[in-house]
Amino acid sequence: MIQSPICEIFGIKYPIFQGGMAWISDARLASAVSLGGGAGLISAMNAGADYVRGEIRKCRESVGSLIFGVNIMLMSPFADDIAQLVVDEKVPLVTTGAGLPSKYMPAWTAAGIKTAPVVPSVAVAKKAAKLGASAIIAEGGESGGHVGDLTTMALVPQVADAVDIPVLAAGGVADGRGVAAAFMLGARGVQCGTRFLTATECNVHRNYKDKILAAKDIDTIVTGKSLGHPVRSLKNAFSRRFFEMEYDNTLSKEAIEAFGAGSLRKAAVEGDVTDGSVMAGQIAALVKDEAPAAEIISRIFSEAENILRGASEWIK
Ligand code: TUI
Repeated sequence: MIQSPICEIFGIKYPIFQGGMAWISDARLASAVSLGGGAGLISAMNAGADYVRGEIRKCRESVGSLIFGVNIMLMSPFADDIAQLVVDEKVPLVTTGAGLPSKYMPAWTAAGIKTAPVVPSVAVAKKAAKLGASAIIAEGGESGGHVGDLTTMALVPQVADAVDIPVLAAGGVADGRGVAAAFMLGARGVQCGTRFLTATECNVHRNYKDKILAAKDIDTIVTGKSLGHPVRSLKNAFSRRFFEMEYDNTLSKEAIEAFGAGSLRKAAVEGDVTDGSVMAGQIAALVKDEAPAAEIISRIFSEAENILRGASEWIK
């Protein structure tokens, strides 16, 4: 077994969080990850409190006393409502993305909620630690969805040096090698999103899963950089067109934003993987099979343990 403060703080067997993926990370996936020994996260995305409350209750019903959480996308118009909902529902864990949860932290801490903000830089990590976070998720630009500039390789050791709480590495981790590397960089756990897209319990559309299973190393693209919100997704007609539109100076920012609106739902729920946004990380090409979440987790950690145990062989 890997010994990690992340396991102790969050009461989990394996130091792994499942990424909160909009339109994808629901109660079914989150509970499968928690039952598999990690921490499952429900994505609150842009949804209102009624939807999220329903998912929280379903998840709790299936995981019992095991930890699970809600990922709050702070740009959501309902962020205030969800921030209160997690207190009311006594959700044990909250992760945040796309901003700093400064205004919510006092209430979450008072309610005994464990928190792990996702950060793209050292400066944001320091602020999150100062707010009293339980751990930091340092997310490199290899990730799918909304991404920062730095790679996981460069970001994780710098964040680990900058804060005195444990760090989870995210972005580009999908197997035991990624976990072992993350530990070597100073992380004490990982967050995986893309790897769980092909979990048996993941409700994302069949076409989305097939697109992940067929992905090659160079199949992702970052769009939205010129608009100030870069997003990594698989190359397809939608992302290529979005990219062209961004650099067409006859088009307004609003026209481009309008073109992108609803695109993730189109792919994840409707299965339109041509004209929808198939958000995924650079590690998608390493995802070659479908398996129950519990098996994905146990396989990743048995591989990581073997690698870490064998590492001393490199020293003469
Ligand atoms: O949030 C994510 N990834 C996401 S959110 C998302 S929803 C979406 N849907 C459609 C279009 C665009 C987005 C899809 N993927 N990852 C966590 C993350 N957080 N990445 C970067 C950050 C971040 C950025 C700035 C965290 C904090 C931050 O703070 C800046 C500040 O000073 O407040």
